[in-house]
Parts: sequence; C-alpha cells; structure tokens
Amino acid sequence: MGGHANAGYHPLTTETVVQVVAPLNHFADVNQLEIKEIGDGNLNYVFHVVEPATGKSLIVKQALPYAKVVGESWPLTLDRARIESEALRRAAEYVPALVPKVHHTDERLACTVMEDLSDHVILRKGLIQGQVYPKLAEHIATFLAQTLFHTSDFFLSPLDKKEQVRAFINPELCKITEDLVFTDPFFNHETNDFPEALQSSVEALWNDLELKRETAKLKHAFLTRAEALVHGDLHTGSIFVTADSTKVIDPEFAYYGPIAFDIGQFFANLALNYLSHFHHSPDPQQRRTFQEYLLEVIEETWARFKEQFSQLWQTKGQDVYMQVAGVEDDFFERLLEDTIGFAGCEVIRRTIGLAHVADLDSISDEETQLRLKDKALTLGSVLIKQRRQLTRITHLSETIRGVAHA
Ligand code: SR1
Ligand code: MG
Repeated sequence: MGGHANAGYHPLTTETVVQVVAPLNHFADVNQLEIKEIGDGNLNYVFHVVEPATGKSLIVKQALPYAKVVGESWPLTLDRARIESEALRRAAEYVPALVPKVHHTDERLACTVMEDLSDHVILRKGLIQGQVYPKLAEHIATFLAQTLFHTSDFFLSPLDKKEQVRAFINPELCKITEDLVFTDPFFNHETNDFPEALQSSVEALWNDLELKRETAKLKHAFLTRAEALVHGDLHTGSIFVTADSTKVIDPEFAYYGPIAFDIGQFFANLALNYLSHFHHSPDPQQRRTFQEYLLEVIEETWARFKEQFSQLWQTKGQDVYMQVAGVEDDFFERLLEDTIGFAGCEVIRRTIGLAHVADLDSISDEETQLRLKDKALTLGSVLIKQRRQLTRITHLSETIRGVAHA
C-alpha cells in the first residue's frame, strides 16, 4: 500500500509549486504568480496558479501518499496521478473538448499541470442551485460513447486492448470502490456513516438477503469485467460545467472495468439530486420542473449514448460477431440492466457509506434529510433488485419518480 518508487517526491506548497510551472514557459514572469491551494476533494492537493498581469492561469493537481479525507492512517498509491494524467490524455484523443487540457505530467512529484476551469462550476453545486445545463446530456453521452467504445474490445485489437489493461491496473483505487461502494454499506462496517434515526432502515437493508445476493453479482462484475477504460468515479462532483461547456475531470479511479459503471454512477447522482430538491426547491412548481429536467437528462443521455455507441459499433466495430443479428441488442439490454444496478449501489453508498453527497447532507432540516435518505435507500434497493424488469430507460425515470413521490 502507498509509497512511491521515486524518492524525489515531496508534497508541494504554495511556495514550491512555482518550480513545477516555471519550466513550462506558460507565464511571462513566474515571480509574479498568485498561488492558492483550493482542493476540496477527498484525496489530493489542487493549486490554482494565476498571473494577474496576463490573466493566464493553470491548475497543478498533486496526489498525496494518503487519502486526504481520512489522513495519513490511510496510505494511498501516488500512481493514481499517472493514471489520471494518462486517462485524460486517452480521453482527449476522442473528446478533446470534454476534458481539461493536460500541459505537463511530473511522475516524480505525482502531479499534473492542466487547464484552469475556474470559469466553470462543479455540476453538483449547479444542480443543487437548480441550474439547468442544456448541453449536459449531449456532452456526457458523447464522452461516454467515445471513450468507452474506443478503449474496448469492440474497437481495439485484442493485443492492444490487453496492453491498455496493463497500463491502467489501478488496484488500490479499485479497492476503495470495492469496499466503499459494493461492500461496507451492505454490512455493519465501521466506515459507514448515517444518522442514528436511520438505524432501523439500514438494518433492514443489511438483513435483506436478496439485496445482498444481487449486489454480490454487481461487485463481481466490477471486480472481473474488463470491458473498457472507465472513468471510475463519474459523479456530479467530477464534472465541470457552464451553460454550453462540459468538462469531465478527476479520472484517478480509471481502470478497465464494466462500461455500465460510469453510466450508473452519473445517473445515481442525478437521482440523489432529484430527491434533494424536495428541500432545495421549496416552490412546488419549480421543483416539479427541475426534477423532470433531471429525468430528461437521464433519458437523453441514455438515448444519445446508445445512438452514438451504436453508430461506432456499426462503422468501426472490429470483432466479427458485432455484425451478427441480435448481438448488439443483447449488449445494450445487459448494459441497461447493469447501469441500473450500479446506480442502485451508488445511491445507497452515498447515503450511508463513508463518502456522502452535499445534495442530501446540506439539507439543514434534520427530519427532511432523514426522510429523503430513507427514500434514497428504498430507491437504491429497488434499482438493484428490480433491474432485470427495468428494461427501458423510461422505467428508470418512472422508478425514481415513483419512489420519490411515494
Ligand atoms: C476515500 S475516497 C472516498 C470517495 O471519494 C472519491 O471521489 C470516490 O468517490 C471515493 O469512493
Ligand atoms: Mg475525485
């Protein structure tokens, strides 16, 4: 666990970041930079480097040898910085407009210098405020279809694909997901975190044998199904937006895994935001409109993803079986089922696991927060257990609507 082969590693400070950016010749005068540490995530330092005279800026993101959210008692590999940098570069081959530009990678310091996206906001924050992003579904569908298709066996030769699997082996970050998404929330584990008043609902979940059997299958898929280079942490905090721009950030959890995992995480975080608007949008009319918008994003993302992926399948597919009647339909059928199952796991872990979401946790009224967390547990459970019956994307939105308004 943890550690780094390169002894030259040291955590950067606002004073030493200049040593990383100076050789890039990006700024006119590196002695005139304003540097702030702005990281609010769970794992890393993020330095915002600005040159006021020219208005130029960059982001320097550095991995720490431990998980910042827990502290030094949780060592964590620095290799995740290489994975993130490589994954951003891979994505930029197919969707350069949808990821931040990587200017430089320093493996010794486990840091990446990239485009500053300060003119964007984190999608989670925007959605909590009830902002509508008209291009979001189109952009995320494109990101998913292009990155997932082009890194899969549908496009790469078997030899190239296995080279890629090797390059993106990410065992420590995968272990976090295996534990925090698929295991701990379903058992009485010390990493779990939920209000005492939720205890009986949580115990009911722990005692639900059918739920555990189905979750075991989803965890097994995450452990074993190396389909494509997935982002691995595609929640709404990993997406920067403006009205007409979308940038997917933070692929440090990237590895070769199930295609449905990314889609499911995205949908789950929209579903959690849907629930949270019973608090964040007190006006019933506004609330209904915004909640319906979120379901439209889910439906449009799926439809556009399917359309693009299918087009790539038909025009660039490499495997002889891809033209056999029924194979593509079978693929999408299983993909939707797994997407819904993974979404269920994400909804549950964000409610009672270690890493929560601000959508629900920022709700000041305790009773409302509790009621919505209870609904989230029901929703997650239904999605996992009934995913085989939810054979159309509209079944997913109907389920979210149904559980939320029950
Ligand atoms: C210890 S890391 C907790 C969570 O933060 C990351 O963004 C992942 O979602 C992970 O599960
Ligand atoms: Mg992250």
